[in-house]
Amino acid sequence: MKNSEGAGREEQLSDNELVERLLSGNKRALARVISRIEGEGAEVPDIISQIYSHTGEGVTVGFTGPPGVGKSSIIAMLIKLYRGEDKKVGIVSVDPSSPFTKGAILGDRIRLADHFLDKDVFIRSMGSRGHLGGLAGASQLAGLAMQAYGMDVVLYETVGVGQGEVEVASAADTVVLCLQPGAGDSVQALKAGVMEIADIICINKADHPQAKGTASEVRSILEIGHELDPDAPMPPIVMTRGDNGEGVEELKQKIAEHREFLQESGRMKERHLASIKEFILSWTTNKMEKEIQERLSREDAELMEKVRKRELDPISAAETLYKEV
Ligand SMILES: Nc1nc2c(ncn2[C@@H]2O[C@H](COP(=O)(O)OP(=O)(O)O)[C@@H](O)[C@H]2O)c(=O)[nH]1
Ligand SMILES: [Mg+2]
Repeated sequence: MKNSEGAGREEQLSDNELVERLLSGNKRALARVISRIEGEGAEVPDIISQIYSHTGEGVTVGFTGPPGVGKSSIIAMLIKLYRGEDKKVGIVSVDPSSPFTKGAILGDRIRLADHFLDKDVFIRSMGSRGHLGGLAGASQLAGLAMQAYGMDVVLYETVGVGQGEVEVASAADTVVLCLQPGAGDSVQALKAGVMEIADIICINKADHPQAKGTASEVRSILEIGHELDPDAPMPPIVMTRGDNGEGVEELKQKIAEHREFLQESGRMKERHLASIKEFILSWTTNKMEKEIQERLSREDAELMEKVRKRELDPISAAETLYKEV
């Protein structure tokens, strides 16, 4: 039994068997389910419908920010802290620039190697192409699989400061925006609207001489935002060091406090409804776009030809197609 779980030949399993194994805490089944999600397998909707009722209890945190600020390093430190409390931790990393592989990007190779061997930690990097419901959808589904497996905490890492990254991160209950001193990242994050979705701001590389300056720059940006919308909670700013773990315990504390705030204020429900709406919207628009693309490339070549010959106007053609779909 153990050997058949190992490397080599993939056992033929029905979807039900695969789900059963996932729910019983089989790590290989978890890996396979996530591969199917990533590969956009036709069986994914069925798998998700079977596991969904086993999800929702986990703590979910999204980390976003420009490349190189130290997101992966902070996550590695957090894994250690959560493991110290015997929590099971899953990581979904959508950072193609620095994949979470065997400690290559982290200074402390031994520690990450430990995480890879630990059955209660599962780190999965996902490609950056849009698959099921876009990248946000696919990583969210991977997070669901991790919760169904029994992860108490699911951490998402997304690189960059843009809309796609924001979407991925905002699927989580708590969003941590990671910035580093200097570099003008905070101004860029503000422009991209990322500052608005941040529940916690983490200024990493606290050892950098400009760290304090960046913190006060961020604080003044947040204060302006707060004046414009006094109801919006002020995100706390935490200074951390991804290389030695300084401040990461405080970051973990702030994550827990944010969660408590969401639960006690009733905002958790609002947040979940917004994220469900976002998922459904992205899933349906993705499907519709595909369907329309397909029709345009085949069946409806005739329709486009009519438009080209001025026998039909493009709006009428679009409306016809839309109604068919
Ligand atoms: N000086 C310093 N370097 C750090 C700190 N945290 C991370 N780094 C380094 O910054 C680089 C990028 O880190 P990484 O975690 O891959 O960043 P990511 O791209 O945001 O995931 C690595 O070389 C880390 O060792 C820190 O607090 N101080
Ligand atoms: Mg990274």
